[in-house]
Amino acid sequence: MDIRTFKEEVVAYSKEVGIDKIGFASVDVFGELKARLKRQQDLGYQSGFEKGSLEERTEPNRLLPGAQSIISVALAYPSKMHDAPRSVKGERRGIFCRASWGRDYHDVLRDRLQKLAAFIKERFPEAELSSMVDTGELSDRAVAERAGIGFSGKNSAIITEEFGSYVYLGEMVTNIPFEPDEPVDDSCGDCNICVDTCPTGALVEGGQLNAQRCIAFLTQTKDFLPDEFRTKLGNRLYGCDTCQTVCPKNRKKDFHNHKEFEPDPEVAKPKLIPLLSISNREFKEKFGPVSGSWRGKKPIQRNAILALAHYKDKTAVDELIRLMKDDPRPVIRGTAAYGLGKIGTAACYAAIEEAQAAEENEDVLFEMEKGLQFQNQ
Ligand code: B12
Ligand code: SF4
Ligand code: SF4
Repeated sequence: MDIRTFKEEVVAYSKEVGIDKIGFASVDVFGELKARLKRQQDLGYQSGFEKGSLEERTEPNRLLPGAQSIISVALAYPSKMHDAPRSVKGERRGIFCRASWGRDYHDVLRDRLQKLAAFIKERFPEAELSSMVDTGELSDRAVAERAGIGFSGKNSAIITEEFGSYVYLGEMVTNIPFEPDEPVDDSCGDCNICVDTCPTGALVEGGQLNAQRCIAFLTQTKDFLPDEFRTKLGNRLYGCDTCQTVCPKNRKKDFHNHKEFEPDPEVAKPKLIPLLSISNREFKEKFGPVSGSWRGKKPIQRNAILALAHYKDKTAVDELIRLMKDDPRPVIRGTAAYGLGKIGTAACYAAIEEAQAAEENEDVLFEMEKGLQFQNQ
């Protein structure tokens, strides 16, 4: 079979199954990335969500013996929500990042990659294919950059000409020697807006992220949020879009190519107070289908408490007192105490003092003290 013609057929088929952009990369070792990952590891800048060893992450041959090329795919997602409900006084809302709008992108991209794999196998039965989306060893961005999907921005995202950075990435390692595409010739130039705007200074410099300071990471942790970041969270429940929304390359980029990625506004921008008493079953039903639920209910509820504290929402006081007194999870009791202190009515402080007498957990007692200290500020 003529591989060049076959590549054209694969590209044409990818459009038919709703892949917005496709590119091809060699399986050469990702040498620069390897050094980069090692450096990030040494500096303690990784998130801990990365999978695999340095070698597995940078030597595609380790993932598929006999690998000859990598097919990189991108699917665009929307940046604007139609009919977005407003967060109004008395009915404050939180927000999930755009990458968690609509159905979990892992499922959608896997579906597209499976269709592509079936097409390839049918025409090329000896093909060997190994697909991954996000949770695989490879750096989806490094592959996409090499395959010409987009360039690597100072916000560390892959930025495509057509869809900006609002694309999900996935890839398929194959033993078919597809000819590689050229990386794109674009860059941030003198722009440094994302680095300057990042609320926590997580972008140490252009292209280098300290994930431990990145709000997208922090919203996914399960323990108490370090004090320094509590006021930075705003109403974010999961993820952070700031370094993308400020990017000039994303101006007017809003694509609704896939019905699966259309957000349900009540899920993507839910009311905060009902989240505090949601049952496990309800949480699974409502938020289970979105990618932002993968860490479970606790981080979302912790973030909801901090969002209510951010708004100083007095209508949340009764619920927060209930959580502070009765919730079995120390992180939730303690964060509720901190939130009450921040909201700062006399009833809040009285409730914290009362709950202090019954509390035994050291961490929660520490948060209660912090809550009470807001009185003196
Ligand atoms: C761990 C992880 C995170 C961590 C760490 C993010 C990070 N920047 O490393 C946290 C939890 C913080 C995170 C957040 C987000 N993530 Co994330 N995450 C990943 C994951 C699983 C691994 C990333 C990784 O290995 N990072 C290590 C760094 C060092 O490598 P890299 O970013 O992959 O590759 C680039 C750098 O290495 C750089 N580089 C290489 N050598 C050198 C040398 C120099 C000198 C420089 C300057 C740069 C440089 O170039 C590479 C290509 O751009 C990938 C999926 C995957 N398997 O790849 C998704 C992934 C990167 N995330 C994604 C998304 C959408 C996000 C969020 C936008 C979600 C949100 N709205 O909250 C944020 C964005 C935050 C940000 N500014 O990066 C998408 C990115 C899509 C895109 N268009 O780029 C991915 C690819 C998932 C997917 N399959 O779609 N994420
Ligand atoms: S996702 Fe948010 S916190 Fe993370 S680098 Fe971007 S702007 Fe900063
Ligand atoms: S905001 Fe500017 S510096 Fe940051 S990624 Fe976009 S173009 Fe690059």
